[in-house]
Amino acid sequence: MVPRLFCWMIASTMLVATPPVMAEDGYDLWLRDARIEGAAGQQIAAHARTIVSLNSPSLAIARQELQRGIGGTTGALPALSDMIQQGSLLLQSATSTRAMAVSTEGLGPDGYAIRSMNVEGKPVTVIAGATDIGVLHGAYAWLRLAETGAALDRLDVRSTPRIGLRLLNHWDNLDGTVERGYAGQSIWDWWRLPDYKGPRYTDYARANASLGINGTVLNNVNAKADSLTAAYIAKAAALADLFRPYGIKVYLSVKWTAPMELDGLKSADPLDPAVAAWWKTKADEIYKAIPDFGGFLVKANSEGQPGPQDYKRTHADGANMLAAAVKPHGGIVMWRAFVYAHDNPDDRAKQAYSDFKPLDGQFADNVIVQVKNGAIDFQPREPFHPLFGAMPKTPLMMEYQITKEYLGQSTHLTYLGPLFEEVLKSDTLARGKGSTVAKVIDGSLEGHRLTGIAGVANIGVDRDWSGSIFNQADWYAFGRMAWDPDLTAEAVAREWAAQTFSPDPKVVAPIVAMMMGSREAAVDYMTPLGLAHIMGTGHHYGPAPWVSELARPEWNPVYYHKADRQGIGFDRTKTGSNATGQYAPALAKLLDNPKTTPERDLLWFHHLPWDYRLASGETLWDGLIHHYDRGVEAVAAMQRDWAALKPQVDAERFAQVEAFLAIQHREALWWRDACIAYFQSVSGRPLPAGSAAPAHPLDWYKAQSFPYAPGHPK
Ligand code: BDP
Repeated sequence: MVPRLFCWMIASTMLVATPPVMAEDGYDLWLRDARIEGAAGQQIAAHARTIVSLNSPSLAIARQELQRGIGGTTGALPALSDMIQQGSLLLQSATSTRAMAVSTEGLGPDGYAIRSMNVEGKPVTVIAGATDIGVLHGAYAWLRLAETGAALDRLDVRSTPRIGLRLLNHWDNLDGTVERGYAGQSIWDWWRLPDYKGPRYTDYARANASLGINGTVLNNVNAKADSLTAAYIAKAAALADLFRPYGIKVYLSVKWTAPMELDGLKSADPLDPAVAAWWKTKADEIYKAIPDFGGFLVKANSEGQPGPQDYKRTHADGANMLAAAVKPHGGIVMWRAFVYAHDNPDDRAKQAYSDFKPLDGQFADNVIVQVKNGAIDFQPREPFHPLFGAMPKTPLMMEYQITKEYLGQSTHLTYLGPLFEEVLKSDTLARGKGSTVAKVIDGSLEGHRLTGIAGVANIGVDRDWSGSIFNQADWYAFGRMAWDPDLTAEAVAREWAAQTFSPDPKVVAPIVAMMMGSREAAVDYMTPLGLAHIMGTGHHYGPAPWVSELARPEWNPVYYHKADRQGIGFDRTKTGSNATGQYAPALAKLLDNPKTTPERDLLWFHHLPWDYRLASGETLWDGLIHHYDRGVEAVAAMQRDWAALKPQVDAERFAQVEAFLAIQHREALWWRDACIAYFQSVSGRPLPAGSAAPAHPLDWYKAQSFPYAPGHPK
């Protein structure tokens, strides 16, 4: 990353240098390696006097990273050495010429061990892995421990990722735009690849490797066939070469009709031998250029994309045909379960399950089905997807959306850690109590070895990568929780805040508190009590619960909330759409009854009268309004908390967050007022005492339009 700017502020009259003020623009992410003063800095220096390591491509990166981190935090650059001394960092993998100081058994290809111990009679810290990539992960972990204040003289850590595939999905188009991207254009400069490989690619790899992310799907799931042409394969290969020493593999999204579009085949029927042969030849061509190519991601028969169903074949037929093409090379196919059809009148929340559940057991062993965290679409809150726990014979991978299409896009501070955690900890009850979603996707529930988790990236060419400083935390949290799905959102927020701002508890504590409440605040001011999908058409920016005239029923917010004079909510119980019946029977039973449904999901599963009593004793109507009020108030509180941090945060990043919180507050109020104005027009009820009337009449909200909202596919 670029050298930081140190600007010495000279008091002009006295000509006395004050301490350096660091200008920061967020480019360095959580890898700032800012100076750590006092005892904390001294202990880092004492435990990193020299670095002893061989010099493979990945170990060279590990050494460099340690030097950079230690140099930055302490001001003293540790020397590279062949000799072990007191305070050395000893990097060891299977290639090590010295005897291994710690066992690497069970660490797998990615894991690491870090241990304070005596080697050759000297107290050192060993960072070991079975592979050089494992050591690299260990080096980043040691830096994280050092920069978050761990006691470096008694380390004994062994860590292996619980999930095998930890991938970013870029919804990046070949023309440089990013679908649902709010951080500027794509970082892939397809036009100038493979000849020009700018420094951002390496910085991208560093950031991901520091979290243990080990793969990246380069192009949008709404794919163009062109990314499979020789020219684009060469471009992808250039990126793969850069990412390889960081332990990151490249994958591609494919368009189902590529054989027809690129080579004039008559069909894309997966059972047509000519089609299968085309894909096999294509896979061979890709692997020639990218020997460790990861495999394909497929969006088929979804939102207008072609797929095997166009030929009356199943998703399994399609996935297995592609799987056979990559299998000889060790590749995999990630087949998305995000499907719903325009001619299917069934509850949209049920359609993926209906399509995929019957296919359980029919997928090839190098296919993994990629399932969004909820059954509709990355809403501020959704109950976990009913497919988790329902396909025991099929490996399922999680798809989260890191980019915040529905959670305030680039400007709202809505930390996604709590959302990730809530879903991972949800109990499917599929095999009795404790059958959490985390255990489904880490393979432990059903004994699957192919495991994965994907996050739709929030990365673009914005200087701060993610459209805002706080959005970086979502990338960070995704990576950390992909490695260890048992990490809490709060622990991850602490690490991130310490590295991103300062390890000073007076900084970390209030920032973590802001982050931890922020997602619930967004749920409150957007879609409380289980409401969903009531945002503006297409761009999904801002409230539009009134929209009812779009061609397909499930495009309309009124389809989702079903508010009328009597009540509100989508009846998904056994007497309604029976989406509850897609969950394990013990859970379905709970969800069929509003009293045993978690209140946060109430209106997702139930259509209830406005006078229904919430747990608090207030009516549903009053409670709904109070949630909206609380959401706005929570944002105001974040503004106050942030203002108090001004002395501790560098000016540029402080100002960005301050400005974005002001936008968030204005928009939270807009969400609240627009939703209340609309729901009141339907319910005809007075607002509870103390709740302010919306600032404008309903028509004013309806009249707002946002033709240039970002991230929206045109
Ligand atoms: C929705 C997005 C759309 C994506 C689609 C998908 O609005 O842009 O193409 O999901 O996941 O969230 O395929």
